[in-house]
Amino acid sequence: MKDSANLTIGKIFYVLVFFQFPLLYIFHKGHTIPFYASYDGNYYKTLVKELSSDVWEFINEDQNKLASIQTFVMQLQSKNEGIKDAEEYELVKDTISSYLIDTALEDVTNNIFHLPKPEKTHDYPENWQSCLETPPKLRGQLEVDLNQTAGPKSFSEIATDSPALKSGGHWSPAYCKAKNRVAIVIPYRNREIHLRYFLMYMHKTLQRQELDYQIFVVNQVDDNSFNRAKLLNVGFVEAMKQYDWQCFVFHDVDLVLENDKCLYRCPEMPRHISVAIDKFKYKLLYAAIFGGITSMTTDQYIQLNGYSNLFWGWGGEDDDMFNRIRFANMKILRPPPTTARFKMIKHDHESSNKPNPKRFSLLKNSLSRMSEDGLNSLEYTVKAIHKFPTHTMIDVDLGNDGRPKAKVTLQQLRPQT
Ligand code: NGS
Repeated sequence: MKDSANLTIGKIFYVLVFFQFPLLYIFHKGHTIPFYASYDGNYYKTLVKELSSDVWEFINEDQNKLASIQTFVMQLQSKNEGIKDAEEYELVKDTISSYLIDTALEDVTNNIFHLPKPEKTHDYPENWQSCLETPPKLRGQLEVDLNQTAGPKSFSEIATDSPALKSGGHWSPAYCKAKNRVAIVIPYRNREIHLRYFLMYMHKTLQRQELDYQIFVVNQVDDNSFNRAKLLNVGFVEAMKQYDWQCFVFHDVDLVLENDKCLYRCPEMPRHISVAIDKFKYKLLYAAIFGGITSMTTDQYIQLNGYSNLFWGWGGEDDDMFNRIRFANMKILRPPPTTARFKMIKHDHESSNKPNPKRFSLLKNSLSRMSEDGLNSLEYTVKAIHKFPTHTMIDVDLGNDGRPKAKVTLQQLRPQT
């Protein structure tokens, strides 16, 4: 990915427009959009007007930002009589876009979310050596069968298979200092079979990877539309209350890793992990996809103000996070498709998770929302925290967005201990 320091207004619009239509994005990938194709010489004022009218739209909900951008553009206009060439045009675009992005990021920094203090911190013995760079027990490609006639193992069988699990599904190697402390957060509602398949395979894999890890299942117990991104924010905050996690893996419950060489270690930059999924013939769906499984360090997540809380129903929340990452000058990494291979559990679309009709309009103002929609505006009620042997389940009421409630009645999962 290109360094987003080079982001131009053109690229922002590209992201905004093509994100809403991933297929178009795919078709256009690799082509340069002739943004100034109609360039014909002394054109500066019209172009600034064009750019700025889009900029107004971009920030139309914030009068202060609007006023400062207006002043900024007027200053630019007064300095230039006309645009000389395509290079100067690019320069103007760059200047306006960096100004816009800097203003938004400054807002994020000024309004930063403060972490809760963990109840407990890691306490590896002083004399322990770090675990090896390449964990010796890795097997590579694994046999993963998500269609077993007898179904997945029970929670208690899974716990018996991993006797060293500590309460709440926490595990760390007993013989070396884990390289990373990783919280796995699963957004969840009413998917017990998926969860059991997930735990049955993933505990063993994460243990062979020698991580200090714990599995947090964030269970939406209210009957509003599913809000995946808000559940991830809740998982982040609640997990940080418990332990000094260095990074997070945000993981859909229906995906199981097929190759344990894809290590869930902390990434240097935000990482999109679910690169190759059987359902999509092991091909990336589109170049900018950031759904399924992602990973970020604690600091990066705070810097991005977490996910948006406003995406109720299916779709778009991951694209919004992609936009945040680009705006914050971070790169997105991906592990190689040879190891980042996943099986997806077959299921129907959940009736309480219908596509969100508002997702496209929300994606138009990812940047202007970033500083005030996320960790620092997160409101929820924890109904219960269950520390089961195989996982921690956080029952949460996310409140509601004022829309009619979903029609289904939910049966809450209550695994036996
Ligand atoms: C895009 C969605 C993403 C979603 C991706 C893959 O269209 O949220 O499809 O979905 N974006 C919008 O709707 C704006 S999948 O086929 O894996 O269910 O992650």
